Amino acid sequence: MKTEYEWIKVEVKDGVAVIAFNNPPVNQLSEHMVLEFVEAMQDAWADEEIKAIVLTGTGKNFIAGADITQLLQVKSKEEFLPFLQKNHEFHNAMELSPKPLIAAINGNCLGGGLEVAMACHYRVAAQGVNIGLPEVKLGLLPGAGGTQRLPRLIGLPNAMEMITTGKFIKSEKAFSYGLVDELVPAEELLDTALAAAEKFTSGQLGTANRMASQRFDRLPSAAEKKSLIEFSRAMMADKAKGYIAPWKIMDCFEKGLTTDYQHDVEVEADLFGDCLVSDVAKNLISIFLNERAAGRLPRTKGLEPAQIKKVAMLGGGVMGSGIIHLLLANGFEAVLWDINDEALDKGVEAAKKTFAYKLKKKKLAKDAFEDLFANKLSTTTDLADMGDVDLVIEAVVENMEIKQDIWQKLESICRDDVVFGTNTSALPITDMASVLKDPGRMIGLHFFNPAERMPLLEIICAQQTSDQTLATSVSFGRAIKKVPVVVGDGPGFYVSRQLGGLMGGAVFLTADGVDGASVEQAMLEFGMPMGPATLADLTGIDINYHVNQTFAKRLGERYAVHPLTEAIYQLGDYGRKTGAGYLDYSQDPPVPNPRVVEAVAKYYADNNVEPRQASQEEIIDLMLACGINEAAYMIQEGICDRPADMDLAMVYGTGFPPYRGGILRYADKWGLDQVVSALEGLEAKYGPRFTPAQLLKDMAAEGKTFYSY
Ligand code: T1G
Repeated sequence: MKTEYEWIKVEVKDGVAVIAFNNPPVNQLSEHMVLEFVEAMQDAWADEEIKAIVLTGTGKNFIAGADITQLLQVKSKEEFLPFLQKNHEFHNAMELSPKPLIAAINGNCLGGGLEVAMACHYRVAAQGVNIGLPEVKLGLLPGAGGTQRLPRLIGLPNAMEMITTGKFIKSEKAFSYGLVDELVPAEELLDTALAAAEKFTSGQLGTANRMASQRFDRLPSAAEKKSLIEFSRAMMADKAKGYIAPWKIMDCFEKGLTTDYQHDVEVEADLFGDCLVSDVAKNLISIFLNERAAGRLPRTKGLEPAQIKKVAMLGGGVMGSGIIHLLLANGFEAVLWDINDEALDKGVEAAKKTFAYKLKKKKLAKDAFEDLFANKLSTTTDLADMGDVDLVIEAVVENMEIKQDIWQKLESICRDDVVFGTNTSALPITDMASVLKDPGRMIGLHFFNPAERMPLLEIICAQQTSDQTLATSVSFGRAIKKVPVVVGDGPGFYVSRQLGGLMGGAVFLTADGVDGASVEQAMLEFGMPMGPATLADLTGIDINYHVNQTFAKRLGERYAVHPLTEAIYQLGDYGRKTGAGYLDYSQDPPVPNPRVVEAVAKYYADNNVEPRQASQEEIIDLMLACGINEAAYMIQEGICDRPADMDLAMVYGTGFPPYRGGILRYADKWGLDQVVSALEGLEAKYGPRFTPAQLLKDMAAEGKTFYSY
């Protein structure tokens, strides 16, 4: 048989055709690889010399699934169904193949990759590899028979757990489920697969009773199926709100899992098509791809990031201790500096506490944890000890003079190539760097609290930040497993200002008679993790007030402090940290703070405001118009001009609902002309806070969108 291909490797060993997938980066089922795979299979089926077929992968992947960049291009269900049908015919042909098909699972066997493996008669897996059907995380469902073959192989409960969570399982668990027939060390995988082929060709094993689609012994009874599906639908109601795939997956189980496999996969194909063309799937797939592309900018192309082994952490407070966690958990050596021994002890204790969850869940052994703190973390109160570090991260008190003084001292202690990263959340980094001989070495490394858990790292380029400093910072961000989004230096950088823009409209609604609780509810319904008042109580009404003042000073009257905001601030109830803010936390659950209620009532009386209802639509339109407008202003000001990064930052930095893609994706869907007219209406009603950004007006006039489609 032919052995020369580009995207697969074919070898014949004693009458067994070994086909290895070889499509970088993850052996995804791109069209070009599938065409060669089908050709090689047909060749093997026709070749009398070939008695059996082994499928395996190269590198650390068997097959990672369908090529999701190609799935993104699909425009209609009708266009795609014929392809799915052919895919099923091919998988059926695999099962019906008179020549035994053995999957030798060498690495990630996911999505369509597992569906290929399940169409084989026998599965051998290397120890410790990932096996799963993660489609639901992309807004999809297993569309090549996964919802029908997996339950037939391992029973509905385990299959439902795998498919509705999308979580990978290790091959050890797959073996215990009966999904894998043999589990071997990686170096024995191919030989074991060849030996399995021998079992079939010698008649010891037969293919006829090893066709997953024809297995019924592990399917539930009608009653069991009904109760399991009802229970699962009830359990997922909250988490699946706004998503489509989880519900369609349940429909696949409910309408499928019959004795007529062909019927079952036609049901699945139709439901898969619904998911594939949904905005949710396109948004989730885009987020998956954009997350991996984040931080790759033209200005750093080809630059070699500096090697970082030892990192200085200045300040062991809330942020510093979380960052110490990231350094230790990702193989860095860390030295913690603080002003005195008491502060150091507190910082080390706080850092230890951040590991509590990992220790409790046995994700980190106690002795490994102790080793980290004994051998990978040192502490000092003397900046002179920073002479051998490769990177400095600063999270000391938010005072410009103090920070600048420390940086100037370090400039004569650290090597010239050492990057100075400040975790400041609001101070202008360009000003901070201005005292340095080489301001190009300074950059913002803005972590989000809790640093050890929040996935986003906002990397802020000051005006002087060098390309080399940026390249090293993005590489470091990836090394501590963060999503590195690069933005410009401006008030609130990107995320804080964008979130402020998204939540900032609330005070205008309240001042216009709308009950604050309905604004909270509307934002929760929209998919935000919390509404404006709850968020303000968390971050601090005083902090927000001072940021608002800074914005007004630096961004103009658009950001003038609203009189109602002023009145609420003057109460002195600043949120959770003072026991009461918009809500009174002395009660459980918290209740509206009577002092705020009174302040709002007084504002209504003084301004002849009549309390009124507002629909979810009116609230969301105002809040989102305000947020989209802020994004446009920031693009105009050069803070950030990559919509994919901006949306990624909001999803990973503030919990913006991923199924909506992000604020700019939402704006495109709404239509920029609609956004501008909404803003013009709001501007007439509420003033300059809603004055549409010129960029937005120009884009609307030209029929443009933020993303290219
Ligand atoms: N298609 C295309 N490109 C992919 C891809 C995929 N399925 N998976 C990863 N990539 C790219 C990724 O964008 C990055 O590109 C590079 O590979 C390395 O990725 C019919 C319909 C396999 C565990 O959901 O979970 O099958 O940025 O950084 O950390 O039922 O990638 O380098 O240019 O993540 O080693 C189901 C998704 C698809 C698996 C490897 N499968 N991938 O992790 O590398 S839908 C998935 C992953 C489906 C069928 C349905 C991970 C990984 P670049 P990486 P990694």
